[in-house]
Amino acid sequence: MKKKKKQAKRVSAFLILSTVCAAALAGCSSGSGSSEGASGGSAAAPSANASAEAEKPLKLNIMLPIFKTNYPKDDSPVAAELEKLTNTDIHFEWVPNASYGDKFNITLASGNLPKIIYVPDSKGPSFVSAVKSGAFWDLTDKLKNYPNLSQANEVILNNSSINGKTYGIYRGRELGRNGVYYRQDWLEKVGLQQPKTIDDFYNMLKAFKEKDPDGNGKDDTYGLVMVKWTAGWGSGFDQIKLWFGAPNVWGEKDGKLVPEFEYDEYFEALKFMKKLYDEKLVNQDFAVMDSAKWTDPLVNGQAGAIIDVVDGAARADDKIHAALKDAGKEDSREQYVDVFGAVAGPDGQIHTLPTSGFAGLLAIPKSSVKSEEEVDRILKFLDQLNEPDLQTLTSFGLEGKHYKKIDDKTLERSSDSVLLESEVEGLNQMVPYIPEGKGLQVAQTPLRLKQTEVQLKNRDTIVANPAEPFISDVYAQKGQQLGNIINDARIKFIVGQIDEKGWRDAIELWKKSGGDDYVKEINELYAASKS
Ligand SMILES: [Ca+2]
Repeated sequence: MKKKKKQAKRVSAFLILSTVCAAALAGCSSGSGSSEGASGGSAAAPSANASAEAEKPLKLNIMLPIFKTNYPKDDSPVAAELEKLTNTDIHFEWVPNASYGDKFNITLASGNLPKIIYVPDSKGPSFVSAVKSGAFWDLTDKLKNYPNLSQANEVILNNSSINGKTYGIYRGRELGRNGVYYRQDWLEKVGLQQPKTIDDFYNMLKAFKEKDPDGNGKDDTYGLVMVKWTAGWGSGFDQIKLWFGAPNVWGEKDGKLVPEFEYDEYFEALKFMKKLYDEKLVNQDFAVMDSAKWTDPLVNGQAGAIIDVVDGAARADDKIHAALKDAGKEDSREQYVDVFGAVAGPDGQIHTLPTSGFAGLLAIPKSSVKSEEEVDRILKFLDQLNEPDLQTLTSFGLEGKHYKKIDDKTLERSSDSVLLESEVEGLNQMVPYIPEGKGLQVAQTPLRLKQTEVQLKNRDTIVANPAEPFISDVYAQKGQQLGNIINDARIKFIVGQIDEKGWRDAIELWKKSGGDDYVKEINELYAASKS
């Protein structure tokens, strides 16, 4: 009974769509049409047969992660609207996010794959070996045919590739997400302006320690909170080294890729860290501090700055307001925290650490999608999901039912979380956000608006890692060990357990322990990607 009803609904959706499509065929394949370029809808083009073909709903099954215990059913009104707008018939295979990695590997091994599968780790061994055995469509030369996908960001495309080739549509995330947030109330108290240079930044930290920014008459504050470093992730230091002009993991010298720590600028950044440590401007337990407690000193009024992600600013600000309220203290300011992207280095330029710019891929298996024509239909679908109306639909559902529109840019969500979970939340897991987020948004505070501004500005000054696409066998075997050598040495240098010679010795040890082979392999992959 239920099934019949659903089919009937599909038929009427099909009829409505046909009428609209008769008027403007290309428009049907690219949504609202706001970004239809010259290349748009080329594959949906003219001949009579092709248009008859294009009118049949595309049958799709999609495997995606879900973060809540509830999820949108295939026949939810939002899914139905999505099918209507995209001329599809979709079955969602929801997998709890915590077990997604396992389920992905099992599904890959089973050979029984959906038509679109979310790939959580684009460099993971199971996906890489499946790609090498030809299990997924190579999309490298196809994206140019679609109005939105053709605007994919070059840096993110490269980052999400396997040795330079695209085997899945990346799910875009903010590239310019990294930055610094700090206690604005403290900065005002010590009479300084937002830092513009590394020297300004140092002076801010020094004033946060020495000038009693909390005004209690005691020497009980410091500047910067840093947390435990792990191999390959130096927390705030990864941003600081770029401020000084060091490359992002790998730099290019005379056409060859060179590890970052071979650069003088990297060593200058290390010396800066040592200075912060020696002058007690950074927490002395940074090498072991748990990242779960990162913002505690900022919220508790012990420290004044954190180098992390830009959007941490509003979260820290929220916590400060909440802490004041809990303590029954006066909450006299709208905003306690402010934010910036990066400070200018010795060369007068700003260099910002990017994120990878994506969260997993949407890949198309060859075993379930047999023809180029079907790949094209699926890419058209993934392209259309980036249209503003579909971004809004997949994130927030239907106007009047799941949200109320406030103005051209903002909306207010329904407070019925059960309704949202069972009909909306999770659907945007399949949206690539290429070239970017364009739908309606929930109303923002001034600090959150500023975060968005800083992130956008950051995109202009990011320094990409040129070796990001490469899958290195040496790294797979020895990466952890190699990373530990450098990580241990830089911590020892900062806290004064080794001197510059000790640091240089560690680099030599890195080279002999497989580093030389790693550099050679990366350069072979780099040369091959250029040819
Ligand atoms: Ca004080």
